Amino acid sequence: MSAMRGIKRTAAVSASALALSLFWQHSAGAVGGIVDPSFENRGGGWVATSSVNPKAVINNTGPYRANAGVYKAQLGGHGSLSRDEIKQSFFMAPVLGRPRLSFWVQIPRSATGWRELNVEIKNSRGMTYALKNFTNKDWTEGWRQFRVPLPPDAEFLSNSKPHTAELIFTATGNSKAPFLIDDVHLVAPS
Ligand SMILES: [Ca+2]
Repeated sequence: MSAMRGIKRTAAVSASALALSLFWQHSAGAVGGIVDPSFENRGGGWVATSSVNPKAVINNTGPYRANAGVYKAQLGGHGSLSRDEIKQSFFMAPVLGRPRLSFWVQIPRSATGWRELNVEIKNSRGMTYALKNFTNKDWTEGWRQFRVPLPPDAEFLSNSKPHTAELIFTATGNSKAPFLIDDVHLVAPS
């Protein structure tokens, strides 16, 4: 009997591993269904808001180039006090372990003004967690990739039911240089 139970348990684990594997394959390595992760569909799936120009938040215009493709999100950099934001509610499958948010950021140098970028995730119960924060001091010449583990909220960990989560990037400040974001994915635990 104990051997039978062992087999059943193994079978159950295999079935869930298979479902997980199929989901990963379906979404090209991602564990979350983020729509338009590289903004190449002009931000379909994302909600962009700006106190200056919401239509310019997801763009393919210069002088800044995308990390992949031609479109990227460009938050802030208006040279006057502003607040720009992109957010997306997406479907999140149960995963084994603690998934990470992977995204690329470029922070062009700015000699004047201040700016701040906050990256947050909200669970289906409305609880918001800070994932990463950038300021003027974090400027770089090019694009950099970050992989941030999701918070140890039960919804984001193994055995949780499928659910929605919301990802939020918010930039505030008066700097003339923006924050650039591209290639936003939820990836498997390391
Ligand atoms: Ca892109």
